[in-house]
Amino acid sequence: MSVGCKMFGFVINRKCSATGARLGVLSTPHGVFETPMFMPVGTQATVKTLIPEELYEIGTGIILANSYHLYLRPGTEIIHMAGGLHRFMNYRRGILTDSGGYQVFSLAPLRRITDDGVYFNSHIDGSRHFLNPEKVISIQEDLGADIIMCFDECSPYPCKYEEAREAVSRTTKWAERCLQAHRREDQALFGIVQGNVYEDLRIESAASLVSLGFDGYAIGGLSVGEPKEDMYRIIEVMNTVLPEDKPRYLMGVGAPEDLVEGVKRGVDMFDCVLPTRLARHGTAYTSRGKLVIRNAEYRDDFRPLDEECGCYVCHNYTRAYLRHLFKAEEILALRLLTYHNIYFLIKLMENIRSAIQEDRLLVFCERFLTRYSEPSG
Ligand code: PRF
Ligand code: ZN
Repeated sequence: MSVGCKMFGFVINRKCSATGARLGVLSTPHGVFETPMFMPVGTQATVKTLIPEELYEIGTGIILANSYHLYLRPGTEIIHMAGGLHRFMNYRRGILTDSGGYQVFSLAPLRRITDDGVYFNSHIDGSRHFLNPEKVISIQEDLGADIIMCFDECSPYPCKYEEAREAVSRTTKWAERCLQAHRREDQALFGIVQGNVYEDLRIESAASLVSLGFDGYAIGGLSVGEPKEDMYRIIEVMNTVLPEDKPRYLMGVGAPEDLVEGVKRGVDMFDCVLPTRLARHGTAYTSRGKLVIRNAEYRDDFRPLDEECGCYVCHNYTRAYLRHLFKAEEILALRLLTYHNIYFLIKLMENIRSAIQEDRLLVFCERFLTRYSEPSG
């Protein structure tokens, strides 16, 4: 049974005087990373369209991969034979794998949940599978990420209290089994708080996980359709019950405004498919909000995507050229927008860390949010 990962550390160096924000350093077997941080998503062992060298150049630290997808294809065995996920995908910095808890509930058809685990059909070929806490830990040990996640049940929104309570109870029992099953000492194991929008369930879920003792705590089950106020309220409650000295990870949340609001409420880690997915659909983040590159107004606009961005794309390409690539369905368009969007969020987190360091986070957030919500021009 795990008594905390020996090759994993988390230190808080500074706390914001006006908000719940923390400036920290996370140590893993594949490097030391500053928090608050944003982790780009590489579901299928690739951050879509980019090579690792481009991610290093952007300044990416930890990236996220999904056990659910990799277990179904190419299969855990292949990645284990390759020497683990780092070698298989040629990424030498940190990797976190999600447990599959959420993916089974959001992607797989014909689910049957029991107290032991979940039966489901593969979304790829319809084949029947079963996952339980022991199996999910074994899969994640074979994949070999630096941080692995407990198997959890994410209740939908909206969700009746009783149903949310049952998901919490199962998530707690599964967390205990994950802890028991986890052997590798070079991997940190995080617990996942559930409880939907119900504060008492959230507090109960967090308290149970904290008494079991994990290397870090994730806030799951948010950004599943609930109003933003509910999401911010729940994060705020977590700030009062999770231990100060462990990292807090808000799962699947990463819109720029949510990163800012999450950091203010004490979140240290975020992941989200949004920057990469939006990029592939032609939407770029800018300091003045989102920009839809296909729009006719950019036909003869020879400015960069974001005049304040220091990225390779903004140094070398115009909106007019990027629009042309999109209209012509050239695949370079997907790469360039993905590069810029990830850079935008990595840079936002860097700026947030400097603002915490210099104790001017509130002013920074206010200015960022005001400008981000103005129309781009
Ligand atoms: N659980 C897990 N992964 C997740 C979530 C969750 O609740 C979410 C919810 N936003 C995203 N990814 N295991
Ligand atoms: Zn840029």
